[in-house]
Amino acid sequence: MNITFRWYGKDNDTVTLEQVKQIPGTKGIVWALHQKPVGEVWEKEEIKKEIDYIQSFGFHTDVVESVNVHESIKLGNEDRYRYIENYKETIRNLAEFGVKVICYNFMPIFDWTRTEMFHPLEDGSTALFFEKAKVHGLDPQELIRTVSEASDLTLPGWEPEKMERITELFEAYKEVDEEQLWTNLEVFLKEILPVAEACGIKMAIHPDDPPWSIFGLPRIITGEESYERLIAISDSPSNAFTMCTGSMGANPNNDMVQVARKYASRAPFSHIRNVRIYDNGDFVETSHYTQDGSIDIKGVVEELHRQNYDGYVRPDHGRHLWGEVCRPGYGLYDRALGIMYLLGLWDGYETKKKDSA
Ligand code: DNO
Repeated sequence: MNITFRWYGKDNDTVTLEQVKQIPGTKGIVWALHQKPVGEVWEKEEIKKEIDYIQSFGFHTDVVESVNVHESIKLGNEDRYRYIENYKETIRNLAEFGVKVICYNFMPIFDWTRTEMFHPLEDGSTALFFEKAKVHGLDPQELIRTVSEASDLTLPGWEPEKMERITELFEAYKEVDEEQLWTNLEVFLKEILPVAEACGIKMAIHPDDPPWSIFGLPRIITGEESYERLIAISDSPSNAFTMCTGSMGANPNNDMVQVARKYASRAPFSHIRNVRIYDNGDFVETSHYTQDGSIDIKGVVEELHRQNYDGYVRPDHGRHLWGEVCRPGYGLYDRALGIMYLLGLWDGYETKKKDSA
């Protein structure tokens, strides 16, 4: 388990690398060029500047999250090949600087979606919350307002230029059902995987969050069946997964311990966090502690340990604690606590293994 921490860049995050350095056991920074418009090539000089800064703190820069996929590719528009070529160029450029894993997603229009960014929990902290019924009746514009009012910082996957085209995009997606989206993903993968494989990069697709259709838009990376279908598209070692316990696990039908058992070997990157799921399908993000939520985090880590998992792991979203002002879900404190919980579990399983040897 190679512990990493997601960071949005010097001018784009409330957390500093000096602070991250003080979290025990943290080896790498999960990074991206967040200011780059989606679809443009990440140039070598820009990549170098960012990784030089991160590495000056002694962190590795092996994992990028995310190189986002242009909507034209997801829609299957005629101009998609231009964006696919740019994507390939970005893969090659990142490989040149030692990047090993690129996390991406294939969610139409919206990336991760919540209805409330600072939902109060009983312990006095706040956390991200998803209210199922609210999304049913909600105008997407309303949701965009909620998200942008919650933070001055641009949220990943919610790029302003995309949000300006929202009506036009919704119109275009009327022609794209789940099957069509799978076809468009397949076209993309068949183009980029040979390039990724040739330069030793794993393309780790992130599950949809939440893992079901919202606003009538298709969503396809939702559970084990999706993984099987991805494997059927290509058995390239570069066709990989980001295992995300909180995203896929928000659907109680997805047993994340089983998912770890079956698919961790195909997941070079894991996001580990907990959610509490209510009977009506709403969910709130909790601490990483197993007993606080509905996901068996302890069981997932036990499974990873059993497999000698050497992939990259990051604590995922955290609650907002002790008055911290930060990006929704991306404060320092709860994610640091999350890391300590994951390392504690790991050490416990390690000791158990030695004792029984
Ligand atoms: C949310 C994240 C997602 C993730 C992308 C991957 O906080 O887990 O935004 O980075 O979906 O492309």
